[in-house]
Amino acid sequence: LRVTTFGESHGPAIGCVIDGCPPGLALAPEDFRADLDRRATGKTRHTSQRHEADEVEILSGVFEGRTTGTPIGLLVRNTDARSKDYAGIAAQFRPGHADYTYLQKYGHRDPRGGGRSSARETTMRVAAGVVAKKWLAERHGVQVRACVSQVAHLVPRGFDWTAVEANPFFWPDASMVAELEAFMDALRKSGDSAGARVHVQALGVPPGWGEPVYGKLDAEIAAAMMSINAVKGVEIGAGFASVTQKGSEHRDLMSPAGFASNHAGGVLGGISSGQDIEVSVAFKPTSSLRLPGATVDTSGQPVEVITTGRHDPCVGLRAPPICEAMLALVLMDQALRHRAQCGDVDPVFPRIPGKHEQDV
Ligand code: EPS
Repeated sequence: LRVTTFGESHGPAIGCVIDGCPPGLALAPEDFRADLDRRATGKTRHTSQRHEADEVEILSGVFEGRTTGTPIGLLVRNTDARSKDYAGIAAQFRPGHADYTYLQKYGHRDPRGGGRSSARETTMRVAAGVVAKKWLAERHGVQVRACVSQVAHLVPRGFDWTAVEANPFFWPDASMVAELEAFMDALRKSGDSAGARVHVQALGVPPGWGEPVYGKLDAEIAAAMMSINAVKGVEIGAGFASVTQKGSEHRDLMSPAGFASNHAGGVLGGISSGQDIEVSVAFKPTSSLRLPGATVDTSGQPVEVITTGRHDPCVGLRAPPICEAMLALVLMDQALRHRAQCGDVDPVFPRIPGKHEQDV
């Protein structure tokens, strides 16, 4: 499976091509609505107030409501870009923003919004992820879900997946929603931004997906998450906590009744174990701030920059659907590759049940 996106935040449209999806999957424009709305700006006061329609047009790869096996082309037209917001900083670099490195690399500057480095690009990742989620659910019964598991210093005191979709923060502890609202209101008023952690998991992945050395499942997942704008860290299972665990604590004991824990995060030796895949992703605080900061302009002179316009005080709050999409795309790719190499063979060795988070 190959996916690429195209388009800039302030160009006429953004889009993606999904190549390698098997034929026969039912797919309609309405399928994209729910996930695109979950990711979109302008739904609450806690995100950017840009209001995009995010209507998906299916340009190719679908005939009479089913995928044909040829490349699927999806298009979303930009309807609410305001390029004049950027006139004041067209010749300035935002500290912590990719506009400096893009100019160093390509030697030209496109002052229209964040261009390719804008979170707008993630719209098409989510759209592509819808196809992967649908295929994984129908073909393999795999479900992918995510929540925000930290905002700045705030961590959930309780954990309930049913709370996640019932508040604007994808937050698993309903009792903390008022606290988060107060935190975000104060943050927005201050002109500053905050980082966040997203927890994403896949349920029902069979053992055997992935590769043992190059293209390890966990390496593919980490690369996919790291390719999302603003991501600065990825953990699989116990992640960096493994550093202080003893081997006797970290290993997931096995018995005929199943695994006793899931510190591996569902991946052993680059191959899925049949446990839930558990991934944690760190999003940096966004760099487009109303607070003045020292920088240079494109002629190298020192200046002070202030970014006005419609920005996210915490872009991680919109990231759960993006992380779900990237995990689903990696898993669909791995499932197809596994089938190509090993076929749909039954396991040669008895499978033991995974220790799933809902059992803990
Ligand atoms: C973004 C800046 C804002 C956000 C945008 C992400 O857009 P603009 O370029 O118009 O100032 O609204 O997010 C989206 C439009 C979106 O759909 O996610 C940025 O700097 O990353």
